[in-house]
Order: sequence, then structure tokens, then C-alpha cells
Amino acid sequence: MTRGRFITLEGLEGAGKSTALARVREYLQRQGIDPVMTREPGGTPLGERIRALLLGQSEPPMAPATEALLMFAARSEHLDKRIRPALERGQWVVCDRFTDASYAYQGWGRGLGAERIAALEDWTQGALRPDLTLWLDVPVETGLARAAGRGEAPDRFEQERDGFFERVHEGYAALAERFPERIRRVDAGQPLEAVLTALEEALASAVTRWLSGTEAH
Ligand code: T5A
Repeated sequence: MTRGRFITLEGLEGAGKSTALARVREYLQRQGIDPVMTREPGGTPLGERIRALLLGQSEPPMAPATEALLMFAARSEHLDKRIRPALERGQWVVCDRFTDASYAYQGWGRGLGAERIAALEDWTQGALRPDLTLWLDVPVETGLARAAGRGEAPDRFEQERDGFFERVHEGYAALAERFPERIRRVDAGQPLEAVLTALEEALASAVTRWLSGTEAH
């Protein structure tokens, strides 16, 4: 049995990931693929409980290392209960955020550094990495304004200030430069239809290669 493909979506708050996920699923279904759709932090009953801890208010403020370890605790459960079993069955998995978010938010945003995240990544994931990451790259102000425009109470991350999201953005840009084969940047500052078209093009170019068998994994 060939392992399924693992696709992740990344970007700042308000980048349009939730909207884009529906388009990714529709595209894959048109190719005859019925993917497992999931998200991080979360994706399992225990992971969703950890998500509530991570996104809820914390007083005194949660320490950066605690935050990183909770992200990876949820991820370990997610990999064990859902992601690996699905991939091993040959199913494709599409995940709203994955370890690149830990690099960007905890490594860059909180200043923990990439080395600590890499150590947790290696321990938790072994050799498993996404086959494709679609990075919805939105300017910080645009993304935050969109997120605020939903009229929901901001979560713990959305309340960050003092250059936090600029550092997160810098982190994503550094990752995209380091892994150009895996991470495809989509300009998410455009009107929604243009974003979705660019996203589908990036996805289609990878999926066509995989389905034609010209790229092993
Ligand atoms: N996190 C996560 C870490 O710190 N480390 C980790 O390892 C992981 C996995 C998760 C939080 O956890 C952090 C990152 C996050 O802060 P979340 O709620 O899952 O939180 O993620 P968010 O990014 O906060 O989700 P959002 O819903 O805010 O962002 P989306 O999904 O990117 O945005 P979306 O699609 O909901 O769009 C927001 C609004 O903008 C509109 C949409 O209609 C919607 O109203 N919109 C557009 N409007 C105009 N033009 C466009 N192109 C638009 N695209 C979307």
C-alpha cells in the first residue's frame, strides 16, 4: 500500500485558511481523492482539549516553553491517532496548520528559536514531514483586520501585540526560503477569488506530478 499524501495549510490569522480548506477538499474530490480534513492544535478529542487550553485566556501568562510543549503534546496524539493511521491506509490528509506554525509562532514569535522546535519535531514526528505546504502569505495588518472583522472575541494569540505577528511572518518567510520544494507561497493579500485560484494552481501542479507517478515519496 502506498502511503497517502500529507498536505498542510499555513499562514497568519485571517490569511483565509478556513476558506481555502474547502477549496482544497473540492479540488481533491474532483481528482477522486477523499481526504481526511483535520486541524492543529486539535484533531483528536484530547488534542481539542489541549487546544482549548492553548487558545483560552491564561493568567498568569503561559510560559513560551509550556505553549510549545502543549502544541507538540497535541501533535503527538494527532499523529498517533489520526495522521499516521490515515497515511498508512493510503488516505490523503489535509491539515489546517502543522509544525511550521510551531516554528513561526513559538520559534520566531515567542523567541524560543528554531533549534528547540527542531528537537521536538524530530522526537514527535521521526522522518514524517508534509509533502506539500500551502503558505497563504498575507500582510499582518490585512490578516488581523480580517480576523477582527469576523466579530468574534479574540483568542489568546489574536491579542498579541509588540511585533509578535511581524516575527511570526518573518518565521514563515524564512521557512519558505529554506524549503522551496515543499512550501508554496500563495499571495493571500488579493481578493478571495484570486487567492483561491492561485491556491488551486499551486495544489494542482503538485497533485498532477504525484498522480502521474513522476515523483516518488
Ligand atoms: N498555533 C498553532 C501555534 O502558535 N503553534 C502551532 O504549532 C499551531 C498548530 C490557532 C492558533 O494557534 C497558533 C496559531 C493560531 O493563533 P486557529 O483559530 O486555528 O488558531 O487559527 P487562525 O489562523 O487564528 O484561524 P483564522 O480563522 O483566524 O484564520 P484563517 O482560517 O486563515 O482565516 P479565515 O478563512 O477564517 O478568514 C478570516 C476572515 O477573512 C475573510 C473570511 O471570509 C473571514 O471572514 N477572508 C477574506 N476577505 C477578503 N479577501 C480575502 N482574500 C479573504 N480571505 C479570507
